[in-house]
Amino acid sequence: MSETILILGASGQIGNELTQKLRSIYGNNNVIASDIKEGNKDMMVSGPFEIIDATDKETILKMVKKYKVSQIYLLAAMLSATAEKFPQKAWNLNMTSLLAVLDLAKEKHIKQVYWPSSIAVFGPTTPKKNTPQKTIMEPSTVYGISKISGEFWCNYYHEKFGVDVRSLRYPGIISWKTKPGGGTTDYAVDIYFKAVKDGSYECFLSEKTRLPMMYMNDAVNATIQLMQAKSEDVKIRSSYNLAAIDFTPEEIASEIKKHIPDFKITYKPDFRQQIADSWPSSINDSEARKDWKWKHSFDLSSMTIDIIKNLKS
Ligand code: AKB
Repeated sequence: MSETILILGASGQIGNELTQKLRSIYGNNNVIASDIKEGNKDMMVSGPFEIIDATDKETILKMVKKYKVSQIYLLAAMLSATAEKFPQKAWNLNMTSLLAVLDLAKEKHIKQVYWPSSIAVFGPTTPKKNTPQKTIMEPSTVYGISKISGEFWCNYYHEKFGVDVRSLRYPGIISWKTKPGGGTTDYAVDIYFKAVKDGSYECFLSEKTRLPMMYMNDAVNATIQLMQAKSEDVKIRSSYNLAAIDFTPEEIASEIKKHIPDFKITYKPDFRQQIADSWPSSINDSEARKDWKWKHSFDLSSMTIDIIKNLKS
């Protein structure tokens, strides 16, 4: 398998770990990390790193030619909570970057595109439990509107121009190496950092708010598995539902207490509660499991053990 991969938004939560994993598979020099600002030291020294604004098609094309790039993973995006504060900026970043990359594929500069969608494509009128692939989709957030529009664009470029674009609707992604920024599901990352450091956490969602979530290791594996799948097995070109676990703040707190018995959680819901309330509580991802054999590995208990062990050491 020989690919040269450009990652746009490599310094973010998913980009950072995906870059490391892709470098271990395809070779350090074949994975070009990029972001609008410098990333962490490891990423910048272990392979090529470029400063790229993901909305700047000309610069992306220059880098595609310089490195003979065959695949782009577009991970630069403004997440749900920040996007509510800066709607215009969010729309511009999330849409302009996607159209730039899809155009490069249409113009045959690259062969394959990965672009993440999100559970944010669903809205208050969507069935909440075990939400199917195809259902009512009326998102009520700026981020969700940009993601559902992006899905339509991906499908359109595939149907009209034969672009090989692949996408997943990520649930909340939980990691301990890089923190996310500006999302609604971010509490499930912060809670571990605060539990280990301070022994307490004030949660911005209420105790009974159930959301779909996934450990980073599973998210990275799903992404690479989808990109490596045979083209004919990728039957959905908008974006695949993807699921692993779902839990409430109350449930994650009681799992943490098994390892940190004195841990205390308090609740002070803010504007992010309304965003969370508009999203599903669990996702049906049977199409991904059927089409390209997706299977998650981590549940709430094994994820908690792994994160706390790593944060403590
Ligand atoms: C967010 O909370 O905005 C993201 C997402 C669910 O896409 N983590």
